[in-house]
Amino acid sequence: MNDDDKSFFLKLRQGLSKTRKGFIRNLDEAILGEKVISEDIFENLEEILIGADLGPAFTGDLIDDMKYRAKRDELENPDALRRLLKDNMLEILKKCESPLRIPKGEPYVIMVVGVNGTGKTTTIGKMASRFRRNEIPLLLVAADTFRAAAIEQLGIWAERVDVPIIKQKMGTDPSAVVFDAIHAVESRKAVMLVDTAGRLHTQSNLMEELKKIKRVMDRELPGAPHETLLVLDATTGQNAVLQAKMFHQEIGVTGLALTKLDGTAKGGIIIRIARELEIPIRYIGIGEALDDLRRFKSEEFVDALFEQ
Ligand SMILES: Nc1nc2c(ncn2[C@@H]2O[C@H](COP(=O)(O)OP(=O)(O)OP(=O)(O)O)[C@@H](O)[C@H]2O)c(=O)[nH]1
Ligand SMILES: [Mg+2]
Repeated sequence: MNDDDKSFFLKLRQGLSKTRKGFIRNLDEAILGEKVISEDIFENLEEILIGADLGPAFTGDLIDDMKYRAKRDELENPDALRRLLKDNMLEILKKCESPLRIPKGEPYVIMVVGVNGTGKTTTIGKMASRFRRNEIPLLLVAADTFRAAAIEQLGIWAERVDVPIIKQKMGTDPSAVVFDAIHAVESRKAVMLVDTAGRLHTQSNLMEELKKIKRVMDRELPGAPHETLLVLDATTGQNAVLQAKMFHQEIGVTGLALTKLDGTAKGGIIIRIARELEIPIRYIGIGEALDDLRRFKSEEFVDALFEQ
């Protein structure tokens, strides 16, 4: 591990401490002192895992696997259950580990969506900073025209990271902003990070607007958006799963960013998201600062969660 990796790992571990306390500790207490694997242990485990937002699908599979192995004497003691849990989590998360691959020298449009307050604009700022460090040409696009503050907020990130931004007045049709951006000189070989609204007058308005933006993108630049990145707030637990299902059904989501994993007790939701959605998790967010966004790495995540 280099210094960056190490400091991120420590921060992630720290950020996940409430999740760890909420469920790994309960789990250890349920297992501790038990010499044999009994039906009671399974019942306790089931309750703990469901309570930690890991979801019924994952929990059911895991308990079945545990029972099967216990019957075949493959689990020598209750401690082996802990290892099995870790392995199962890793297996699920690994399937969702698939970083964005951005081609060089051609336009690449990333449309960032999500309900209000999940961290879309902040995630764009952090992604811009990452891409900038890797010398990827960039263009920020302020397609959240619903609030003036949203345009300003993205403008601040553009200044901070020192990248160009395409914006228009509040209330402009966001599709028109996107049209301009695609035809801007800067966009020719750039990654375009498109910020969208999280709230309109109604949810169906929002979905219709996002669909229209997508249509305009594809018409002006066939194949765009190349990535529809849904930003989910981990602190909202099961709501995040519902949001993901809805966005995916309505507009099609190709990647996820899970934010605010710092300090939440609901970090276990990542398992449910991975198990029930099977959409690549591109990034995780563990704070408000520029460096607090990281490519999702399943092993790092599970190690940070289990390490005391
Ligand atoms: N602790 C923590 N806070 C975060 C993280 N990501 C974003 N935030 C904070 O969450 C709040 C909302 O973030 P925004 O980026 O404005 O969210 P948004 O989705 O663009 O919101 P709308 O534009 O209103 O839809 C801000 O205070 C951010 O600093 C994170 O990973 N950890
Ligand atoms: Mg925003």
